[in-house]
Amino acid sequence: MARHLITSAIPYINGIKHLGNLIGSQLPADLYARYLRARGHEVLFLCATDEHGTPAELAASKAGKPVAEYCAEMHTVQADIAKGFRLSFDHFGRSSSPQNHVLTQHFAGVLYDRGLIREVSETQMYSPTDGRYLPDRYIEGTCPNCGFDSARGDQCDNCTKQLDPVDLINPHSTISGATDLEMRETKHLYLCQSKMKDQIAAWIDTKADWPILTTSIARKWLTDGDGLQDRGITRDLDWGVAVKRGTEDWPGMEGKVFYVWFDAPIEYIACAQEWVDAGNGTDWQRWWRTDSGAADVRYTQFMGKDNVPFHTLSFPVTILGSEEPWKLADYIKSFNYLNYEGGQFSTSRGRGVFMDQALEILPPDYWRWWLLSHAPESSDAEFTWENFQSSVNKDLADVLGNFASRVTKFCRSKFGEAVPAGGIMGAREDQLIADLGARLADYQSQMDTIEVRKAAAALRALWVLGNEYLQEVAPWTTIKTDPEQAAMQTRLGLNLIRLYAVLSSPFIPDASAQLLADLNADDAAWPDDIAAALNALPAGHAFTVPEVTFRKITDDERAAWQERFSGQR
Ligand code: B3M
Ligand code: ZN
Repeated sequence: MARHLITSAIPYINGIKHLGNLIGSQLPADLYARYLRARGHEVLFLCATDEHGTPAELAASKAGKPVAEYCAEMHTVQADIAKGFRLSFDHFGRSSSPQNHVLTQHFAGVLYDRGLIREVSETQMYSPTDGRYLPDRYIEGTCPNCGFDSARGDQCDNCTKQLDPVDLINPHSTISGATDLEMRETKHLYLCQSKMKDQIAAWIDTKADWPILTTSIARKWLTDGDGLQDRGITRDLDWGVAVKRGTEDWPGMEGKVFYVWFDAPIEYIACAQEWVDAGNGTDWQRWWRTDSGAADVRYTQFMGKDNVPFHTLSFPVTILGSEEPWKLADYIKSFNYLNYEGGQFSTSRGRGVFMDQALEILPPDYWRWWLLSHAPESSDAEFTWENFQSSVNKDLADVLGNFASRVTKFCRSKFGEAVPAGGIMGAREDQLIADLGARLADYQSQMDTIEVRKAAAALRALWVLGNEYLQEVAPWTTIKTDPEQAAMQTRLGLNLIRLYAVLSSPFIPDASAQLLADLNADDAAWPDDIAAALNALPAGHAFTVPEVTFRKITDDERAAWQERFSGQR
């Protein structure tokens, strides 16, 4: 048994996320957490809302609410939706928590003491029309790197380059649209990432087993141009973590807050403190402090590719630069983008399916299965309603659901609602057990290495083996000549349903739990011996025939949903 710390990138507080966001971090992180727990490991799975910065301020003012109130409300909304998708966080924290304020100020103080934060007097964009300095997202313009015309002040969404607002060509205020921006003198703090670039590069070089997507993005920012650049980590906003050195005021920094990307990853640590303070855990240090037992913890982070620079460069500068015994990521799993029907998901145009809408139309397992089995790992992936309909109908309804339904209904009609006795397994059953063993080994190895799509394919292959067996031995025919054999085949089929419920639980937790309940199975332990697992339900064990486990999506539904979510309204 090992200990696993798992974090998902923490979603911005502003608004409900779409399915592309879900498959980019939270859902695969949940898959991995559920799998490791099922294998008997100790897991701490953390996520939170990312509440600071301009996105929160802009959304709150649009909603006409004080930002603290807006964030508190949206946190509850996001937490409920996460529950709806069965995301099994041990704690769903808030980056605006007092714990994160204290910890962020602590890191700033320590980094300053180590010479890794410097004060810079700089000119900054001031908007006379808006009567304020304009930080990052309040400014948009053309990306100096790729020419994209709506690059934000902090990052270009097209080429992922991290930017400073002054880099933008033809900048304008996103509040008023004003272009009469002027430069004024003000003081800011910079994180001296350039001083750490060799140390960070050496750390990345030790990660040969990381996904290429992760290391290639990190290496690009380490080697492009002059290499890793220092980053401004303060902003002129009201909402955020006040700039302090530990508990002391920072002269000249009055009225400024830390940049959201400085405090957001620190929330991964603060979240564990929140988990303890909420009365759920007893000791956060053993997960996060290498001097308190966390050296034995394996820490895995999940995120979309646009978040990779912050997790491979900036946050490690904070951690390593502090020279304190904090845990660093052991593995960073990153994802490409999910597109929607030939374009992008668009929050502003209502294009694509958002998490709340998805749950209104179908149960979470349908979405979990499609998203995970089509995770954008090696390249961007695309959601189409046609593909969704056909995957759900084939994989879930025809393969898994149909197997469970055929076996249980056949048993009820010929033997009653209890596992039938009699018959002995022969060569065909030995073959099935060997095939299941080989597929299970493949499934586990894909899960261990977080190859999400391949794991889904391996699980589906396990389901298919049961169908092939059933089709071949055809107990509905056998029963006419050899009822004992038919009883054995049916008993095996019932036990296979239980085995599938156990193995499928990381992907489709509700259906798994329902099947186990219908089978009256108390034993949901991960199998280490297939033959033994296929004897878990003994002769005479009572069960109930499940209601339809997965229903098919009709062509009419598909067409209606396609229309509804097209963003044309
Ligand atoms: N909130 C960006 C995002 O939601 C950002 C992630 C922070 S992880 C520390 O994609
Ligand atoms: Zn760009």
